[in-house]
Amino acid sequence: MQELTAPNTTLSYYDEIHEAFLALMTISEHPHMGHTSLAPWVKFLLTVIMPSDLETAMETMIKVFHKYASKDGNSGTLTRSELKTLMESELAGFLKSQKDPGAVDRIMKDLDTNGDNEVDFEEFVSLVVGLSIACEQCYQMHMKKCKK
Ligand SMILES: [Ca+2]
Ligand SMILES: [Ca+2]
Repeated sequence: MQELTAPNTTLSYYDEIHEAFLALMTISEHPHMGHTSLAPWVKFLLTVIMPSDLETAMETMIKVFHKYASKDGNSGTLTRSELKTLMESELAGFLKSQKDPGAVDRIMKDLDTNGDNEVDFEEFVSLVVGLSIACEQCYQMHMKKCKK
């Protein structure tokens, strides 16, 4: 059977999945168990153990949001200071490019569409989407330059 390499992940459920996988491998060594009947299970486990790039990106977005949102005990929303810390740590380049010293306040106001002075995950996602669109446009321009 093909050797499986564990991805470098900090997922909390990883150990559990890994154990289940090892158990499955032990069963598969049983003379009465054919590898074919296990194929769907192995496939399922592999999708859980090895998420796609996009799934990883989504998970990272969720993790980053909660990492900074939970600093005040309420992990559901980012306060102004939590948003500031998030941007200073995770979007330092972008923040530096903003000459306006009140950039965080301006961004906070833009993001807070329901006006509760906090940024929830849905509001946060619009920041990531907006920046991703801008980055993709830069990427396209860069690709056009490369082709010339
Ligand atoms: Ca919070
Ligand atoms: Ca809000």
